Amino acid sequence: MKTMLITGFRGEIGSQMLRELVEKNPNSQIIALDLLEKNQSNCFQNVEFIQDSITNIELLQSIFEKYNIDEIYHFVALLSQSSKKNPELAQKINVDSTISIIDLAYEFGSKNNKFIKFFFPSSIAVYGPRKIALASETDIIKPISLYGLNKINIEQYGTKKYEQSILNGSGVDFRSLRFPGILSPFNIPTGGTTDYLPQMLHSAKKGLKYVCQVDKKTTLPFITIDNAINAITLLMSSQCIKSKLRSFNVQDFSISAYDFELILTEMFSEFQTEYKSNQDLQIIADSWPDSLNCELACSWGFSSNNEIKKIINNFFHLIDV
Ligand code: AKB
Repeated sequence: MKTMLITGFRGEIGSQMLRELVEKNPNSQIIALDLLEKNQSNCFQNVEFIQDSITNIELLQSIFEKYNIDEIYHFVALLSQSSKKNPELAQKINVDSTISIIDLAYEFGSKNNKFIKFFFPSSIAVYGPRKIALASETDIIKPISLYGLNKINIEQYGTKKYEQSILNGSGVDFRSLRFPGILSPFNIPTGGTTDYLPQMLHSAKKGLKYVCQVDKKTTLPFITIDNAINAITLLMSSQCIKSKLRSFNVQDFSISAYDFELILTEMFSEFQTEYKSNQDLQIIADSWPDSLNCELACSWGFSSNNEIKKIINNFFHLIDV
């Protein structure tokens, strides 16, 4: 029986990951933390819900003391545009609290003479400063956004703690994915740079005109929420990852805003999009890769699904109007 801690379980990835953990681990103990209260869609029996802030270090410490945690899924975070608007909060949540929880995993893993697996959702925001195609994990890493800098700081911190743990024979087993934009039928994201694609999808289904805040030629990689969850599950269930790298690229497809609009108008002939580029988003989008090289992730079992039309069709049935 495993004991797992998931933070940010009300968020876009966290909510679907909690569902997956509950389904796949019926006999495990799950502790789920979020600032928001649990809602109807996440009322599960083997889950202990805690409504509190990730910045409450005493609470985190007490969770580690009370439960013998084996795995951590840490999703609490501010996205790129929210981080730009609120850099101090971004530092507190995306860096300080994340370091505290990695340190606790390291401390309690060492104390209990085991490796605590730690999942961290990194981002394509670590790349930059200029746009490249098929970015590999070791390609130029000079992010222009605070969000990207914070993500790379945590990737490096987690990797350092992992290396220390390997030397000691116990501690924290840090693992991370560099997520592109997420496409989900269950959620309309806000606060990110890649939000325009899922927002366009939901607008088309709802019969609403969409005002897109990036140029029509803007091309970025995306992954569906199901494959994002699948990638996390694969990465966390691997006994050991052969690569020395602790952060991997994953994507399903790469598409321009305009090509995505064309696919939507094939299905909804009335659908209209107006392009009004917002510099805050455009500058960031132009520094992120067009597409990702996912060969390393494929070596531990990941596979991309680039059948965009099929994905959209499936998602249309799931979107609530
Ligand atoms: C954002 O746009 O901020 C996120 C991301 C790619 O990290 N979706």
